[in-house]
Amino acid sequence: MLFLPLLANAAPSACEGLRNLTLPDTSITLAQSVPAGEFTLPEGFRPGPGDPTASALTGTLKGLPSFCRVAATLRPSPDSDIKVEIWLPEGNWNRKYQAVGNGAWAGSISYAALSQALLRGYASSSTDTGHSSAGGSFALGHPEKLIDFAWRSEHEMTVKAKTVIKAFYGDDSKYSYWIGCSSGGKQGLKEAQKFPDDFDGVVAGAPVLNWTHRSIEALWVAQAALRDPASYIPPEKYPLIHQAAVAACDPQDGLKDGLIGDPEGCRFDPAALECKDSVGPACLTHPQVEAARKIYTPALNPRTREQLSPRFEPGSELGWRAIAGGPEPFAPAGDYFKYVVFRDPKWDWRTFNFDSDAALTDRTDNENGTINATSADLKSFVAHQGKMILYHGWTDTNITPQATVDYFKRVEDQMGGAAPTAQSVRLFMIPGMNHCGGGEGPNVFNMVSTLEHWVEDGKAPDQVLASHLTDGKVDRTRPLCPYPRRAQYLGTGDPNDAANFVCR
Ligand SMILES: [Ca+2]
Repeated sequence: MLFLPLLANAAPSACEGLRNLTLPDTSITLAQSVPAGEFTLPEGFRPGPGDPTASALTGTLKGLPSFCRVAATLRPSPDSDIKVEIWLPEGNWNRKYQAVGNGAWAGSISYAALSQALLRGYASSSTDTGHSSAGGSFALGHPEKLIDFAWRSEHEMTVKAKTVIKAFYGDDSKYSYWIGCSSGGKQGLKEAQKFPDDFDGVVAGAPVLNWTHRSIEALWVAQAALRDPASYIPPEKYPLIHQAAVAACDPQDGLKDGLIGDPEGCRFDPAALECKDSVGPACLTHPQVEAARKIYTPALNPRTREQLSPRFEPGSELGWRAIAGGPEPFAPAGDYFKYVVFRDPKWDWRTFNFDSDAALTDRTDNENGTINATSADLKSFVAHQGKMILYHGWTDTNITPQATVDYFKRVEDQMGGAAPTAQSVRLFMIPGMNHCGGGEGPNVFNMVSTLEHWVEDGKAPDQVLASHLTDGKVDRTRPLCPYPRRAQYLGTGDPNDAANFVCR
């Protein structure tokens, strides 16, 4: 057994010396010791629109310990221009590496997530994914940059970060983790699929694992709700639909708590809201009913009836502005068709054909981008004791939650069933949680610690405590359960207290 000091320290003088490190395809552009206190974000920095950790970014990050800040540019292809930052705590390193993921089309370093990892004692890294613009326009005419975004920047960053960590501390990190949500969840999945030795553990939240079909789903909703003005559902009516959906399906899970705990068992038909005598704010017109029905229905190929994407779930209505608020479809998806599939910035989403164009979309990804992370083969990742936590909020309106359930089921098939899969991969579906956080259900939890206990102590998570906060105060706690189990109320005691629930 090895006896290592619990925490490791490095001298600030060692930081500047990292400038002289020679790495393939890499220019180290900065190696600077940053004193404890505030870190001012680079001038002109804007968090990516999809950076799920960026909401609190205000120009400075406060309360940081002293760290060595390394910035580098990686060029694995002639067209590559991948920026990465590696943050190395100068004292009290926990001997671990945590790579942090991005949101949407990225184009920016995830500084907020970097700082969170640093505060926990991790050496951490983030990449801008190979371009610095928001949205998907960078991909037009730049197939190598699309590959950088799709998977290469994350892998290259990881390899380089590990080398920098060893140079700085004189020792490898004991454990390596990927932590991400949204695009960051997909990045973690892609790593486990394509470079299974990069990480010991992965947290993949709300992964855009089927990027192409999620993009198709966005057009399914847009064509249902935005193409014909009569079908448009004014956002003022979202609460009306939401209340009706919750009223229909909330009690089905055994507890009337305002949350749909089992959306898979929920068959809510918005026809109940159709205006009878006169049109008004408290009802839906017939075309609006039809639009809502389509949002609740999987996207289908009209010829083969093949499912192209799962639906958005009953309970998600308060977030429909993102997908059906118009005037354009969900922006990250629109960019995918304009700049990657059709390569025409003027392409009109109203013309999308759910048969021939869906097939073209599939072919496009296989030919160059490999942006999807749909492989269910995690055998190599699992073979070296890799652990993966997937999670997804049921009221997510960016990524259809059922897509993650479907993926998990395919993983179970590949790995020989639920029991062997549970030794390495677990999925937590979260009632009432929106995209990567927020919502009416308990949505604050610590998957990083949960993963650490699993990887380092062998303690598989049988449940994860989640809280809901209002104005910074906890008003409800609830266990999150490994799918397909759900939190069931024991029948007595405070239904806002997790102690009165079990997973089953
Ligand atoms: Ca309920």
